[in-house]
Parts: sequence; C-alpha cells; structure tokens
Amino acid sequence: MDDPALSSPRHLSRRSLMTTGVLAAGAMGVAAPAVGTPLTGPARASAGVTKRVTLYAEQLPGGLYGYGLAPGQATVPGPVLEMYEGDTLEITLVNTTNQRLSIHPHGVDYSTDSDGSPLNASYNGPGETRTYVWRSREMFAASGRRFMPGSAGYWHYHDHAMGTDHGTAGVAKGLYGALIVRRRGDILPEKQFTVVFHDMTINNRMAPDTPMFEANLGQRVEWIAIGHGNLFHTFHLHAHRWADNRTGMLEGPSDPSQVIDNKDLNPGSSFGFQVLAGEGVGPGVWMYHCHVQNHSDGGMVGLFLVRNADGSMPPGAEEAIHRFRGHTHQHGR
Ligand SMILES: [Cu+2]
Repeated sequence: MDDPALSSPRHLSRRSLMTTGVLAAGAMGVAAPAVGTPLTGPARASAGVTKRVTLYAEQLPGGLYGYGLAPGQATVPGPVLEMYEGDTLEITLVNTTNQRLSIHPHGVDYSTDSDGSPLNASYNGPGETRTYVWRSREMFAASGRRFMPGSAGYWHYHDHAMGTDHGTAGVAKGLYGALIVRRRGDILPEKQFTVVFHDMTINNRMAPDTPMFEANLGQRVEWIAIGHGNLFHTFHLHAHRWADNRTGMLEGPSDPSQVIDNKDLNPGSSFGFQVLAGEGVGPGVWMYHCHVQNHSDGGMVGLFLVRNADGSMPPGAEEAIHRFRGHTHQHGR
C-alpha cells in the first residue's frame, strides 16, 4: 500500500496536527519501542483520561453466565463498553460465582496481569474481585514513513478462564460483550445492538427467541457483530448496507470502501457499522441472520423492527412478527 502520509491530504493534515500536539496520544508512551521512533515525541506524552467501571460476573438462569454493570443486572451479551482512543479503562470485575473467570479484551493494550488468561495467572478466583486495565492509543507516525494504527474499532471482550485456559465454558455460557473504541469526532448512534453469532445461536438464543431489535424510521442505529464458538458464520442484514471499513460510513464520494450487506463473522472476529433505520426502504420488519443456509434454517435469525418515525407500527409488521414467532425450524444440517 502507498504511504498514507503521501497519498492522502487528509493524512498529511493529520500528521501536521500531530506535530502540534492537537492529536494527543494518551497511553502509548509505554508501547513497545520496536514499532519505531515516533516523529512527534512531545505529542505522544499528553494524557488521556481514565474511566473506571465495575462489572459483576453472575450466574443466570438456564446455565448461563453474564456480565453486568450492577448486581443482579448481568445480561447475555454483557454491556457495551466504550472508550475513546488515548483513554484508559479500568475494570473492576466482581466475580459473584463459584467459578474461575476473567475478562479479556480484543483491540486494546494491556499488560500481562490484565490479560485475563490463566497463562498469566490473570483471572478472578471464585468470589474474587480483580481490576483489569485496558489502554488505548491514537494513530501515530512511526519510522519508515508509516503510521501505526490506533485502537479505534468495534472490538469485543470475553471470559478467558472458565472451564479451560481459553475460557471455553465461559464463552459458551454467555460471558462476552462488545467493546467500542471511538476516535474523537466519531458520530454517536441513537441505538446500539450487539449481535453475537455463537455456535448455532444468536446471543445464546435461537429463533424465534432471538432478540428483536427496534428503531424508528431514520434513527441512527449501531450494530456490533461478534463471532464466537466453533462454526463459520456470515452476518446478513436485510434492506440495509454499509461500508466495509472502520465506521461503516463512506468518508466522501471517492471513498473506495466496498459497500456490503453481508460479512464473514467467524470466532473471535468482530465488526460494527451504523445505518439509518429503514433509509430508502421504509419501515417494516427486516431480518438479520446468518447466511450459512443450514444455520439460518436452524434458528440463527432475528428481527429488526423499523417502526414509523412516530413510533407506531407500520402495516404488516404485526403479521410478520406473528409469522416469525409461529414458524418452526428444521434443526438438521
Ligand atoms: Cu452461521
């Protein structure tokens, strides 16, 4: 690829911003020096903020486990955790269960004692409370006329200690959730939906008990899609599409990002995007589903209800929901 610093005026301006220190990079001072000598030393020193959150890992009915922001509020998936590039998130995880468990993030920086893995003795024993520190960084100019990427992205977190050294039992039972690292200036959504394709389930549920997400026509909706388990999946959303880049939006009329409505969603991977609900197609009941045919037939399908702009139900919506809830699935392969 071309050096973005040379091929894009936008990146040139970003680089010049960095030299003035406007783009402050918080926690990257401790990053591995092997990535190269930064061109802008002083700009990297300025501090991001530290956010603190307490999470409670709890046992749920049906053999499930979840993370929650308060006692008794654990969900599958867990809450969406968010931070801005350059900031630090300190997570105090309270383990209310009698199982070994942890929280392990994707996409951010952490030291071995926040790894969440038994390998590094980084987990909560039964009933134990432990604090994990996740750092993030902004893009910066590196040696060789390169830019090191920042942390911004649609990531996720999950248990890495229950059952096996990889948290296989914890993940299987619902200990997972979305992590969003935003770049300053990113557009914030009005609604967020986390969709986890996990073995033959969506958020550990099968149709017709999968989540029905709702929005009013024109609302800005953010989808965060995450893969877990042992199967290959593809995420498809009816009647909406997005750009296959960091935000899902085109950054201008010549943005070369491919526009898609279907994307691989394999174990450990994640992506996100924003759509305006029903834009160009109107309100109605739209499906989201795995596009592996025996997975959608087997129950990996849910509904995206786009109501009228005033929140009322569009014609045909009740009937469609009724059809969905009444239908049966073949569970064969
Ligand atoms: Cu699938």
